[in-house]
Amino acid sequence: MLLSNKKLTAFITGATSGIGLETAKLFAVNKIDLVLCGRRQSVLNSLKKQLSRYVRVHTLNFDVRDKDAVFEAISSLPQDFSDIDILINNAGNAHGLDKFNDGDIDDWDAMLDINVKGLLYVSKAIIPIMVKKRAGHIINIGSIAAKEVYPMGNVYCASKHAVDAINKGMRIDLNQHNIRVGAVHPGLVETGFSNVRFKGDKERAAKTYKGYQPLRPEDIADVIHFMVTRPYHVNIADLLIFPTAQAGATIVNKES
Ligand code: NDP
Ligand code: 8X3
Repeated sequence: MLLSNKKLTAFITGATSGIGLETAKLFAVNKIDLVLCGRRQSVLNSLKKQLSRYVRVHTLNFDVRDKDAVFEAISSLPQDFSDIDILINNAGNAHGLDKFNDGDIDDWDAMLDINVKGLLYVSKAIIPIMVKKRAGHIINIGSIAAKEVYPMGNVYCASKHAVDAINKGMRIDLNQHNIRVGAVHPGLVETGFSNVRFKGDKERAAKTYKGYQPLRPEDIADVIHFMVTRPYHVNIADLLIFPTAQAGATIVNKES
């Protein structure tokens, strides 16, 4: 626990789907109060209804690309939710899977604006709360794409390599403030991710997870929960997590 006897509050971006959503559920049953963020208000509403039976839940609807909206939303937090202990920087996606020369500039903008700049804006707004109390835990969700560059991954890999560098930079600069910083880098996890990457092409998205057992978002949530429940002198700095069938970005043991 960060502070003995303190009820923890976690701020989760991208809580409306996949890894963020499962992390929210697991935190809730483990009595961690929640600030849940996303762009889909109806999903945020239903999550609030579902999880309020376990903990206090507050929802924030903003696009992480919108700098003003990020700062406004975070500064509008009611007092009960403003003492944030845990930040899960999870919102993000891949947009497209194309050779560099065929890449769509709008996709490049989306990935850099959301995965990198959005993460920076949210962190910038929340870190002063942690600095002030000399405690806090930031978990940045990277990817195998933060560690390897694979064919047609180009700009998505660049965005996640940036997350890897930001994670390291945060850990160095926040060290003197007693703040824990760590990254989780998943391989293939079956979520809404491929549906976004392939722009709603359900068949192509489903094919990504066929012929082997991918990770489930619950597997990543479990690891995140493990990280935040270590004694405060333990900081898990960097974790790469694959499904057993995966050995690298492009090495997946699929049944033919
Ligand atoms: P999902 O598509 O299921 O979830 C993505 C989440 O990000 C949604 O809650 C979405 O919310 C939110 N989001 C996307 N764009 C924005 C935006 N502009 N502003 C605010 N929120 C946004 O994917 P995953 O759960 O898989 O992805 C979560 C993280 O995990 C991402 O950073 C991804 O890169 C990373 N990752 C995923 C892997 C995988 O194989 N699935 C593997 C490695 C890393 P909403 O649409 O409501 O705004
Ligand atoms: C998501 C996993 O392999 O599509 O980051 O990059 S991968």
